[in-house]
Amino acid sequence: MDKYKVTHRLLRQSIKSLVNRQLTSNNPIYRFISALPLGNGGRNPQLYRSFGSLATKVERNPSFSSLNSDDLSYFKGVLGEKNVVQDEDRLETANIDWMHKYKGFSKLLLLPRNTEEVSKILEYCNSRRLAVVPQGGNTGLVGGSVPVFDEVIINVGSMNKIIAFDKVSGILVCEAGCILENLISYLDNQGFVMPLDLGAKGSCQIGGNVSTNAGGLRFVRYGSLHGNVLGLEAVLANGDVLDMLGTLRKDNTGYDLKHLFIGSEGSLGIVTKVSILTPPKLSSVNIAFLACEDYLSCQKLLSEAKRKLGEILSAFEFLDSHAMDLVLNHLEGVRNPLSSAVHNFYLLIETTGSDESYDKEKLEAFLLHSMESGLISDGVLAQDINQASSFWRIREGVPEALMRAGPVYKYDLSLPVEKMYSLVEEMRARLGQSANVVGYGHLGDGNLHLNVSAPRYDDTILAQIEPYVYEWTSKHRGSISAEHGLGLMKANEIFYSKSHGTVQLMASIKKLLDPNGILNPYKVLPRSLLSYS
Ligand code: FAD
Ligand code: 2HG
Ligand code: ZN
Repeated sequence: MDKYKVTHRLLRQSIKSLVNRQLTSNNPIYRFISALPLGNGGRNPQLYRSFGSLATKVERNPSFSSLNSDDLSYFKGVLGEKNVVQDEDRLETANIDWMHKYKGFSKLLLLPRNTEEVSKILEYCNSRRLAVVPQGGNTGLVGGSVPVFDEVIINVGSMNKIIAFDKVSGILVCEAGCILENLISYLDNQGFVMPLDLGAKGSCQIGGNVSTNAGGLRFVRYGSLHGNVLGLEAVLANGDVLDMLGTLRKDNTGYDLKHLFIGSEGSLGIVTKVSILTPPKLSSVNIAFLACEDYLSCQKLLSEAKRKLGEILSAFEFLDSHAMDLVLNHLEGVRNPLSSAVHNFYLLIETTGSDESYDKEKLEAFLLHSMESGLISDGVLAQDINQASSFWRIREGVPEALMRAGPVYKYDLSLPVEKMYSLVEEMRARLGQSANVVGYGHLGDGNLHLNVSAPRYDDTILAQIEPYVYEWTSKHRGSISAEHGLGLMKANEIFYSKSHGTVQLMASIKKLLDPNGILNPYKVLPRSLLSYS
């Protein structure tokens, strides 16, 4: 009987095609100052202790120089006075990460306006052994985008021009400082879409996206930036400009070096330009917000969706009831579209296709069948763009809601879908009442965001989470970083996901491209392999 009611409701709400949701979606990034305990409190400038990881105790590399007045004069000569930022408030923001968990104490932020300037400042920093941190929108979640000590921050945000767009091939060439949301809007006006979308789109830069190999909400449809980025321009530590800004889909001439920079988190060079393949915008977008009572049903629904929705599936996201509660309690104006009862799991399924009636028929048949087989216990289809945005707001709002709830330990794991939620349950049992364990993420990609929301950052809680989570992930042949990268948080944990030989080769590449180790030190690779004289 209940089933009938819900099925009926799903069908009654006839599916309307939705235009691109990004246009009206809210930017969920709010920078608010809270009184969270910070990494080092700036107390000992030579030693850093971060609550990001038990193992994260870092000593400043003694071979690095400290800034002096000649350095400032040089930078001002190259960039102009106003692009050499020493203002305390601006530095405060640039020194602290989005979570307010990692904090450096850099005294200098540089804002180059073109590749030549990036080249000059890197060449100079390298010759002076001044360590640098490339920073984009500073939305990274692993402590990679902020200094650990006094590294010079270089932000290419002023390099935000679209260089070319080819309407036939859909290839966009732009500077690395373009904000993702601006690229999304630009492409929308041209009748195309960005193959990448994420909750931080209002702040993150395409250079940051490429440098983290960001995954996001459309990965299930468009795949990795390793596939979509066709070319790059990057500046090496010694100031050499590497022109790899190809715009070809096929090019097998030698090693494809751009891939080294995709996901290297600013440790090999500063990305200054990007060329990216963008698919045409399709007219029919449908979004369903569904409830499942157990994780097995979510899994089964994913298999069914892949089989039955096939080529039109464009997002398959999930959140558990703990995540939903956080969103409802901490974000203004958000309500549960499934008002009837509390459910254990929520799914957001999006389809994107070119034939409105065909797509609608397909989705309806899929939902009806899933309802009849008991996989879905409730669900709604967005009736218009506002409702679609409100569904996305729930899913995209989870990180922000967690932030508002207080200190949070984040784990971004690739795991076999069938194993994924067992980890959340095990963590819940391990931590008991001491923390709120939340599971959500990109189910369609096998990417779990395990978040532990705690009253404070505390060694006892951390010791219950790590290394357990990493060992568990490794045992199930998963990855300890699905999409956020390693940053400072997981630089020493890389061996959980990569063999010694592989990491050793990575360190050799790093030493080859950045012999003085000035680019984003203490991040990505284990300190044990990167000793510099
Ligand atoms: P930053 O945070 O500034 O930097 C990230 C790393 O890239 C640092 O190591 C930095 O040194 C390096 N870097 C930045 N710019 C450059 C450059 N031009 N050249 C070389 N190195 C550079 N991530 C996902 O993958 N999927 C998601 O769905 C997702 N959702 C998010 C939602 C929210 C609300 C938030 C806060 C974050 C989310 N993230 C997500 C994480 C983050 O937004 C991404 O990692 C994003 O790609 C970072 O871009 P950014 O410009 O902010 O880079
Ligand atoms: C998301 O998918 C982001 O919302 C953030 O990758 C994940 O907060 C997190 O753990
Ligand atoms: Zn994510």
